Amino acid sequence: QFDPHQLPDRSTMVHLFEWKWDDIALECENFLGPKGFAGIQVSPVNENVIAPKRPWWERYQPISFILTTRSGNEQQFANMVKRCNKVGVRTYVDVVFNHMAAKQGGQAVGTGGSRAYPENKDYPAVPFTNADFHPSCGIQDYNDAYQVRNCELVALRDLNQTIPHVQNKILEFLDRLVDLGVAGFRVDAAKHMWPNDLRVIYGSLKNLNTAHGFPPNSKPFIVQEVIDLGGEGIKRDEYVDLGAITEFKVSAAIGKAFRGGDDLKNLKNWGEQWGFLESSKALVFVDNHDNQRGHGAGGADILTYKQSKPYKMATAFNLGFPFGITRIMSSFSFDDTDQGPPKDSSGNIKSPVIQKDGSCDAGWVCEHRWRQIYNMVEFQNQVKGTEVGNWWDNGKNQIAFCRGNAGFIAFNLESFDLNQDIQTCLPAGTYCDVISGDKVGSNCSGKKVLVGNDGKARIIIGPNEDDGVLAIHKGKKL
Ligand code: QV4
Ligand code: CA
Repeated sequence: QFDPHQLPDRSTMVHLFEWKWDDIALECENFLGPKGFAGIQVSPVNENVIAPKRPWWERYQPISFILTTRSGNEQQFANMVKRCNKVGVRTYVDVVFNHMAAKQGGQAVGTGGSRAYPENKDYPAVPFTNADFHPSCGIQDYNDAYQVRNCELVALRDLNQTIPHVQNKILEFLDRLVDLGVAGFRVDAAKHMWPNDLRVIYGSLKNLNTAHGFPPNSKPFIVQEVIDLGGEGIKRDEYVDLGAITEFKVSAAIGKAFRGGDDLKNLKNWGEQWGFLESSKALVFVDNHDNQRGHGAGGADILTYKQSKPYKMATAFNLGFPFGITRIMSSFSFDDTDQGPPKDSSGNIKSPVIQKDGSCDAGWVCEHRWRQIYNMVEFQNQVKGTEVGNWWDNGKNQIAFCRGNAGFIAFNLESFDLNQDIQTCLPAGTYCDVISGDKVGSNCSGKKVLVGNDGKARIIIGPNEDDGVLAIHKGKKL
């Protein structure tokens, strides 16, 4: 349950929010595999309600467990998982089974063509009927654990996971995904379900499919969406023995620090001492699909692609410091917080357009294709298994540290230059800074960093440079 089953030399997953399966398959082959990404989190795969104007959040309102959504159908999904596994990229599915679709003002129609009657809690394509749900009530008080778990989250019809029929339908759905070769799940709204019910469900899951390269007796990886910033009735600790947890404290704290609300020197003991979960149980990210648009948790501290410079710095820290199971967000651009992904006049999701320079267009942001981000994915793979060494700071907002003898990274969030001789821990030689540029043949299109025999190098980052980070590692020596 805790092992994400990534290849030994890989480390991070990317959430390809609202991408279509055919596009993801290509992205695995053309980009994610070659660049060393460990996995993808995909949007919900099962049939959801068609909501007016096609907001992104319609996918969190299930109509059935038929695998047809705007991202594609079952055969396309199966093909995607297979092709991604082939290039070493694992699939984690966002699964929604706390609830079914809310009232829509009449009959609800799903993306697979199924009808449902949420007024009557009737979802014939599963089937679920009134008896499978909790009696209706609203969640008003997050200090009341009973309410949070047995009442309706924003009017979404609340399934009773204690009922064997409900457990069986959920299990059939999850096991089918396991058969198709997925490596695990992000369990939506886990805190709105009883830990004991989840224990039964997780405990009955099939082992991962060995035909997709998983060792025998592998359990699906589970990361549970439990938002616990402290001060609520339900604690993440109630779920830690069941699977990993989305550590929203990291998202809030990293955003605050790189927005200048906390001195970077304080990041020296980043980890449990900050009140985070232990590293092997924490899924860590700068932003997620909710808090990048003001839903969920974290509020104004959260950094997103819209604040690109501090966002890239925060991402570089998240990938550069050894803490947690990391996830990168890959977004579509939005102004309105309800807005769904780019679509054509019939409501079909548009494919991202990849430009000559490798970046995305047609409304897709593709943070994972930003050089400063994908090169940090490689950095993280290169330094995997090493510890932080030789921490340096200027007493405020300039910091640097080594990762064993494999990599070195520096940050400048001051309004003045960083210009210092710093211990890099790397063997003598010239290295290419993978943030300002990249190694091209035997040359470097960005800053060159000369490491002397004593392991020291002159590190320069000006306050007005495009990026406030510099990163070098053993894989990009000149
Ligand atoms: C509206 C009103 C309600 C009212 C109801 C009456 O807001 O107050 O009771 O009508 O009919 C959408 C709309 C929402 C609407 C609801 C029902 O945004 O306004 O209610 O549908 O029609 C996503 C979105 C929600 C969206 C939901 C379902 O964030 O806005 O609701 O999908 O489409 C807590 C939870 C945590 C949750 C987080 C957002 O503890 O679990 O809030 N995060 C996950 C997902 C998230 C998703 C859900 C849970 C629900 O990450 O994306 O919500 O599956 O912190
Ligand atoms: Ca519930």
